[in-house]
Amino acid sequence: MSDTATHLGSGKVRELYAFDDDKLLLVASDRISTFDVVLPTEIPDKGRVLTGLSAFWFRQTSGLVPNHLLALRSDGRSTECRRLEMLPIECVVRGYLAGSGWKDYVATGEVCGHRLPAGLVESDQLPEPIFTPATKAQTGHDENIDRAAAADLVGEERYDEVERLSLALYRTVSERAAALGIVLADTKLEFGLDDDGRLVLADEAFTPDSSRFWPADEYAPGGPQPSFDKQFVRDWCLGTGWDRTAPGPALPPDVVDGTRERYREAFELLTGIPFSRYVGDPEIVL
Ligand code: PZK
Repeated sequence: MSDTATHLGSGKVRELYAFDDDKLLLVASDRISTFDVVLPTEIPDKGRVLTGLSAFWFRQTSGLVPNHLLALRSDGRSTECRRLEMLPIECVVRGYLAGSGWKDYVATGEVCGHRLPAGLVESDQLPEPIFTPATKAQTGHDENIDRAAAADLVGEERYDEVERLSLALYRTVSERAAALGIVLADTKLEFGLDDDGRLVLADEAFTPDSSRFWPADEYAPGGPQPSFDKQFVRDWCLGTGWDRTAPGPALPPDVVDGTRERYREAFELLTGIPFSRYVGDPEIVL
């Protein structure tokens, strides 16, 4: 079927194809980005790790909300998905204060209209998880928006529904991650509507590319936290004196191998499944 597929678009590290009118093929490459720049060196297995994790979480959360996953292909990096009408907002849930949430808090004391306690420090846990939607920027960075701006884009009722579902999904996955020694600091979810107007979870879910995973044993609020998966890469790239503009530096073999191992470790820790078994039979995560 992929020989008749039409290329619909490219993400930084993924490709999207259409086939069969109502089906899409989402393919995760082994490309890696850091500081928003795709590096010239690939991380073997990264695409399979992200695809397997996402499929695992779709299955684990299928009782909370239907999702777009139809089939996982034997290459372990391609998923067949239902074609949906995507909502024009990114559904972000934050349990901790990082990234643009931290920046907004420092500037205004609020994130997306949520007034937060005074005196929080970077990476602090929030009193409770908050829903912080963002616009989907075609180029550049997504912009955080408040409830009113998001409801203008999707409607009040739909807003309430995606807020409730996003929080329920975050709670479910963050509790499981916490029990495994991993902090799920925040996550970005995307929803679409099926032909009957029902909400469906789409895109990728609870992968290291769509979420911040922090090792719990190194968690120390008061500054940025090391990333579970990309810290080696970030540290090595900055150590070269790189100015964070494209093109990024090529990675040496030890950084590639260490990063590859971190991705495989994240897969095994979160799913409890040996990565080698996934490679032999991807459907094992379903
Ligand atoms: C959809 N993207 C993001 C862009 C990628 C991914 N089930 C769906 N139905 C319709 N559209 C999409 C999806 C999903 N998922 C996802 N854009 C549209 C995107 C570029 C490359 F891999």
